[in-house]
Amino acid sequence: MKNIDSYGHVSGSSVYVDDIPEITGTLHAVPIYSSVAHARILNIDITRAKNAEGVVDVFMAKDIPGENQIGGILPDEPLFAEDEVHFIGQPIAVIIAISHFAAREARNLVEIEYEELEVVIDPREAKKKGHLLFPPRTFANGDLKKGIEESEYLFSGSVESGGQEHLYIETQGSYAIPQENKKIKIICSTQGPTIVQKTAARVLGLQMHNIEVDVTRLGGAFGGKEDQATAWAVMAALAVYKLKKPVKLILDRDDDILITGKRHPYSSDFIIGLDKDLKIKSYEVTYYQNGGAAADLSPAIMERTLFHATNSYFIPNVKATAFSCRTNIVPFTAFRGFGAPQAMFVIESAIAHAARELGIDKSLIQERNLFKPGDSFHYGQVCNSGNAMKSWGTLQSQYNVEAEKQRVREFNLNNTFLKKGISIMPICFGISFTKTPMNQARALVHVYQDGSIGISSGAVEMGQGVNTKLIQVASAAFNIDYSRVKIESTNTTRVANTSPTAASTGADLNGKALQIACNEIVDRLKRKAAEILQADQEDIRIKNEEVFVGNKASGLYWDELVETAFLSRVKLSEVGHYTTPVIDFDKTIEKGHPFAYHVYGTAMTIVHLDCIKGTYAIDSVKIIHDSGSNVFKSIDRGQIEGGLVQGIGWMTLEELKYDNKGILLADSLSKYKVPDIYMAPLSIEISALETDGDELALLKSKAVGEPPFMYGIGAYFALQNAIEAFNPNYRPNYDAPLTPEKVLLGLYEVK
Ligand code: LUZ
Ligand code: MOS
Repeated sequence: MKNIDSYGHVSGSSVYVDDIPEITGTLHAVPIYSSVAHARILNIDITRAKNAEGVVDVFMAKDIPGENQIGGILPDEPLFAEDEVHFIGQPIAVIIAISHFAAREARNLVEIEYEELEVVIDPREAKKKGHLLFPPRTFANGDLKKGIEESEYLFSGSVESGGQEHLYIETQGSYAIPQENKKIKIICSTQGPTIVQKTAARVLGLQMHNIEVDVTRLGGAFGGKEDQATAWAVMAALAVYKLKKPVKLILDRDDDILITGKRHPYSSDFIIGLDKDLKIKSYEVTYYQNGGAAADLSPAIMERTLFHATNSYFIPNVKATAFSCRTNIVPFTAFRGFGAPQAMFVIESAIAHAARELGIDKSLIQERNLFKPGDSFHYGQVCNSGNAMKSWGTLQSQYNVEAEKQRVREFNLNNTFLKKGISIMPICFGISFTKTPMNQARALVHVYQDGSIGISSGAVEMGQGVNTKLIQVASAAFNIDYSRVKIESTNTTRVANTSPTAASTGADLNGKALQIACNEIVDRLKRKAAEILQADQEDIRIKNEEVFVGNKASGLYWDELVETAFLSRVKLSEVGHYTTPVIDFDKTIEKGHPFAYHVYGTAMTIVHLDCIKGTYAIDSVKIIHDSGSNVFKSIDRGQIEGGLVQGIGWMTLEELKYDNKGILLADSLSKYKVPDIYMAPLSIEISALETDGDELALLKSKAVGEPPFMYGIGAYFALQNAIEAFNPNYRPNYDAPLTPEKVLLGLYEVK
């Protein structure tokens, strides 16, 4: 099925928050934020701003009727700073005016006096000073000491990976509208409508039922709107509460880049031990997560880093420790992969380093240590699919990896200033929120008396195509045409207590809830059909909108059946509730079965490098992806291609630089380079690994949102491979992104 939004997106008729026609009298809000990274606030003078033309009011911490707190996991983040600021971009107030422009102009008239304090931006330095956001955690299995004893070779090193700006096309935004009896409706670009609802209620001192959150679609999110859409929504709601007028807050791009969280930078140390047969016997890793100034989602992200410490490899003795370090930068947040890419880059670097020291091809170590059925992850869950090896093997045979490697070698022999590089990147990603209670969802289905259908769920459409998948699921459950099914907006009054659409679980959780609701109604309709046709209910099928008794067409069609059911007062609405079975995790021992299943895959990346300029291009990426039954082919292909290119950007071009005063240097698109169409691989080939899929995946088609991001890590190692082909003195370090500048330095590095 084609993405239902494709026409709207291409023609420009799809509606985003800022496209909603404004109600007369709508006011505009712009946040006022700290211009220094760490300081005591001595004085805030809003008099001039308040008197400026077009300004209606300015709200600060003292104007909050409820709690000045928006922290989702830990209560450590005020909506508005009161006495101290902890990062550049930390909100201090919100200015409300008759136009966005007037609010923005008046912002320059707010005078804030600071007494500057010490700024820490480096996570290792923060750790040394004891600035942790929450206690560290260690995941371990086996016996590390024994593993080291059994290791013939031991290698150690450090790895850096940088942050990443989400750069969703639609910036953060909300439109809050007063409703009668002091209730508030918030139309919001968020992955987590319930988080917005709950936080707005908390800040305004209201019960949750007073706040309605509605989401039609997002112009991208990538994790950036999992919980960081909340602050802006709550500011708009606060202004509505105070002024009883509709209030819109849409962040300008420059503000959005500066004041919203991004992917966490990590700094890590590893010690890897291998025996003579290249079996990895021990792996000790320490992650210093740069958490920024408040916890935000860092505890969950750090947890996922620990879960994915060994990527697709079975390692019998592991000790992985993570520290979340508090620094004076914007709180870092969810971003596609959620801490797993950072972990995978470390293990891949450790293997690359070992291979280089041993003078062998990295793939030899990778291949020898892939998970086999029956191996268990270091956190206890058993890996039964064998798909790590299957995807690796399929890549080798389908794309003849050895021949490609030979071709690269020959190219490099025949070219002096142009070099190619090749890498193989396996991935393994656990599907489920690592916090077990979040793995639940609901869907609401109405069958209207004319046979058309309306469905609602907790899933948020953010470009990933979940709405299309849900329509496909409903039409399959009823066996009727897609055109009969309409998907409604995601709304907290229709579907309550939703988990954010995140962790690649949106389609699985909400789709399964939808199936449950649809099947209930199907059962009732079959009962009715059996009655009408005087047949056994067991023999009733609905096929292509017609009722069959056994294999015999009955002449009773869908619309007629629905109408008759309605007239006989059959219940034609249902709520489905789904919770993922089997999962659990015991944090006291850091062991359990946290994931419904894992998604695997293997990618081969070939790059070429201009050794005079240091510039490069990705020639091709060939992917064997563990899709399961692969029923959402074109949508999933879009996710795999998009994830791959985003991962390549993180590993190569996107350099999120801060100076030591905590100033973001890469604060615009002229300074922060994201992949464009020229940077995308010249060719991307994707093949689905033929597997049975998984019962816990929607229609056995596995979750696809995040896993492909990590194929992008292959670009880093392919580039290193190309640099080495040019410069025998190159000593690779593991410091992503590998920008053209760093490549050039590597090309001409001397001993
Ligand atoms: N969000 C979350 C996520 O709250 N928990 C998770 O485990 C997760 N994983 C990936 C992406 N977002
Ligand atoms: Mo996410 S990183 O699945 O919000």
